[in-house]
Amino acid sequence: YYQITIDHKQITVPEGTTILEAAKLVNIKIPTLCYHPDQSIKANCRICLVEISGKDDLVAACSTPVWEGANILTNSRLVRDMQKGVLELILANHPQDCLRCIRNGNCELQNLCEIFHIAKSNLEDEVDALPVDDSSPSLARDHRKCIKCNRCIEMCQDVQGVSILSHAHRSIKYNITPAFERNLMDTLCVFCGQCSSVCPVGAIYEKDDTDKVWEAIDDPKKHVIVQIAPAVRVSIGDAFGMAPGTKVTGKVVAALRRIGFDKVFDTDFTADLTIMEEGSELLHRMKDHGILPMITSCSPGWINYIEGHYPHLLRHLSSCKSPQQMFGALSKTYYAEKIGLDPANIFTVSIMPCTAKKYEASREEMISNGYREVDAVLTTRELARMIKTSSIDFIGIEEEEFDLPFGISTGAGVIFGATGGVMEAALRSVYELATGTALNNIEFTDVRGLEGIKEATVVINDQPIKVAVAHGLSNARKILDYIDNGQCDYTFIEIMCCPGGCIGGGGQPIGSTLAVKEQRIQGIYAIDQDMPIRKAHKNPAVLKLYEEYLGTPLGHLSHKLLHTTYRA
Ligand code: HC1
Repeated sequence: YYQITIDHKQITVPEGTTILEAAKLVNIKIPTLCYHPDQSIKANCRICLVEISGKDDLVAACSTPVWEGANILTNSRLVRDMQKGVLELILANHPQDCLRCIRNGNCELQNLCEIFHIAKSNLEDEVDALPVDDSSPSLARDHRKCIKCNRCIEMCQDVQGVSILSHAHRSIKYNITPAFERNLMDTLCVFCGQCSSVCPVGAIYEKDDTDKVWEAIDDPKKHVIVQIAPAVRVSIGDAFGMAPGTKVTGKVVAALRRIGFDKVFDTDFTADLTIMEEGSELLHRMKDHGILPMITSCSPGWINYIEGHYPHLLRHLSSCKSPQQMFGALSKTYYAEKIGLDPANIFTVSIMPCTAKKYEASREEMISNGYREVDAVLTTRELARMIKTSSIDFIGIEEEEFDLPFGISTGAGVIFGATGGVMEAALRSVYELATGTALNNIEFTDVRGLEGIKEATVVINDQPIKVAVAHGLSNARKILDYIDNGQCDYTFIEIMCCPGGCIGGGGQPIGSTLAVKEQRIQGIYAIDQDMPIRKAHKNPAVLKLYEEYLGTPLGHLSHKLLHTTYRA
């Protein structure tokens, strides 16, 4: 332990504590920009400079560990002048169009400008004239706004292991960009949007599709329906100042009706349907010596990854479309028939925690009955903006119920939103369908939580079945390498692209730290526990859908509407 002084306050801290961490302990908030609580220390923005008293020396608080007797000043004249100087340098190379920026009101640079109030600067503005890359359906990059903090690079390279974003050039030409300064669409970017969720400014962000949706809502000929992904119900409250993990399902339903959607449905319904199809596919592959391990296919960033990086392993993927797309397919077929509408006049919207879902919906495979299955995908962030635009008091709005028939779901459907959830939901059903006996303990806690790779063994008909769950693409890569090296003894694997699963999706409200993700996960399992039915194969609406329309899982119509193929 070291005894140190910060701003004349004495404090004892363990060896290895940084100045930034020590300051936090005595409620001193040193400004930061490149620092992110879940990432490595970069110390490249220099906004956290502090003074070492008596030494006329300045150090970066985020990267400097304390030492015995250190006497640190965080608010001296020198510190204030230097921090302001750093900010002036950043601003001189940053467009000042805050009023039009997607991060207006939610930008770390803007927050610092509010604090430091730089009325005028002696530096001349010199903003690069690079165009915005809006080549992909998921994300847009505005290079001019990049402050070179490197948070996106760490996310793209170390956490996701795809290494699309990297450094280029030196000195004033230094830039963060894909190789050869290509557009994202011309790279193997998986569109997970994790870069956008750690960007402190508006340099990379979700493509905004809200105008498209408003247009459909305002078109009297269109019947506009919407589905809400499992993870959105425990995250959108953040955008309205509610505690992370707060369940706001009924409020979202009510808000979507006020916005003008004709019917409000639940993706959890088709998550249950996915279990019927995927569980049956697994049992079929196990019985008929099919390709094992079978890997889940609902996470579109993961699909982009395996298609781009491990195409020789595509045969391991379940052929099931994701719940988003199963919903879309049914909306243009079964639902259209049921309500007697021409599918040309049905406009199907998804509210997803994910930017890759925008790309998934745009794939040419995702056509049913001659129509695009999902017409527009909005991220949680975009829906929050629509709710605010509609003058809705989200906190005060009274809860409402989903519409029928796609509003009935089980606890199995909702846990899809957290890493391990698809596996747990599948095991709850596969066990009972294979053995014909009721499962007593339905909570497979071994596959829950934020550990990168989780394993469990389940005994089905006296046969031990080994399963694994991975989230974040660098963990996915480890599993794929096991398969490649012949070291894999798993039968079934769940892979979700984003760390934490969909609750940590790249389209979730900004500020999805590890601590926030943990609270969202708790929220998801709390919803599951309160559900009257917790197994997908017991969902009465799903059973009715098979009876009325689909026939049996893996049947002809299911194959046509609910399954897909992949691109090598
Ligand atoms: Fe997901 Fe899924 S769980 S992929 O994370 O399988 O996005 O929430 O909607 O489709 O159900 C996302 C979430 C979501 C699908 C489901």
